[in-house]
Amino acid sequence: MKITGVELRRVELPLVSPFRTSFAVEHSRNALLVRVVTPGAEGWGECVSIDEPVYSSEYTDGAIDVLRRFLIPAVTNGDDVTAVAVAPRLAHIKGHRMAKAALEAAVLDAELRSAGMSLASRLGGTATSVPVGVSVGIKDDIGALLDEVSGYLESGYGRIKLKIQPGWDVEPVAAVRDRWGPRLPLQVDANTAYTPADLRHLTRLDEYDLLLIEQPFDEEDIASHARLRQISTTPVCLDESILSAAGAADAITRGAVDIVNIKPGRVGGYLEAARIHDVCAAHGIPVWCGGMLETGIGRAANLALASLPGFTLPGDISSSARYFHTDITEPFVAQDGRMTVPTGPGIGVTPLTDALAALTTWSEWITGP
Ligand code: OSB
Ligand code: MG
Repeated sequence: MKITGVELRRVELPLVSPFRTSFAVEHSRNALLVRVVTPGAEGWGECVSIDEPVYSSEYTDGAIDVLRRFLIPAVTNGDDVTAVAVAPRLAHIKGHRMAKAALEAAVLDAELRSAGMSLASRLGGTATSVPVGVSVGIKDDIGALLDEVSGYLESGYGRIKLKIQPGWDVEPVAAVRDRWGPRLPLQVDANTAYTPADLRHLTRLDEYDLLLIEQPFDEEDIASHARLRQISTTPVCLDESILSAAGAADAITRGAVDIVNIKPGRVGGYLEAARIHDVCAAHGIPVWCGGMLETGIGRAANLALASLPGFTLPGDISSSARYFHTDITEPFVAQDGRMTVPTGPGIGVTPLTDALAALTTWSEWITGP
């Protein structure tokens, strides 16, 4: 397959309510879309970087720069490209996994649309629908938190994830348990907000029977996650620390992880994400699909990934309406805590022309030499 050109496009989707984590407050999602044009089909990918390098070292202006100057030229130099060849062609560029993932996703989508095959089948997916949950940001007070959680439970989500940080951890967890009881599937995500000095404090969460605690310590601090596993009964899940299948194998071997959150952007693409799934399955480690407030483009592809058999825990894949007033694709809707996996060719959805035009803030068309 030859690539005629690649379009980078920024879209701004205001969030229905601000999303606060231990690292930022987001008011709108400034998503970066990659559209790969080939003679046979077009393909779409979404770069999950955010505006500032506060979740990981990547940020969207940086992703645009590395795509334009280094990544896109490596796939539009006139040679034939296949999706499996994208990562090897980009391997001499260090890091920038989110930018690489978006480009690979767009090439993969174009390839699959040409072949008439769905991304779910390509990756080895088996489920036709997957369990989904909702990620709840940090609130100003417990009352506001309980109101928001109550709304999500009425919408039928089967699992609640609370964002935590020092000063907002045991209290919100206790309040949610108090209100909805011990059977509500509940987990927490610290986005690296704790230090090794907090190890003992974090064991206070054990009495609340959480599904997992996600990434309490720094991305590079594998040792503290291993230590927490020794002193706590709450399963330890890694998000930020896992950047590749080799890294996942290493964390498992070092006894640092019970469960892995797989985000295709964080690990350089859907093909590497599927390899992490395989490594975890081989070690009996359950996985689930993380989210980065994706538009319908990223969400469609995440659903395909989450249809693989090792994704046994609910994903951070919520209805379009949980995030945005208007999505750029037909809205995704969770029903009874599940979402349907798209079956059409490629990711199975395309942006709606009018919504895309209305939400676009910038675009650039890049062709080969
Ligand atoms: O750590 O899982 C995270 C959003 C942005 C950056 C990091 C994370 C998140 C979420 C949102 O938790 C999950 C979603 O997309 O619903
Ligand atoms: Mg996380």
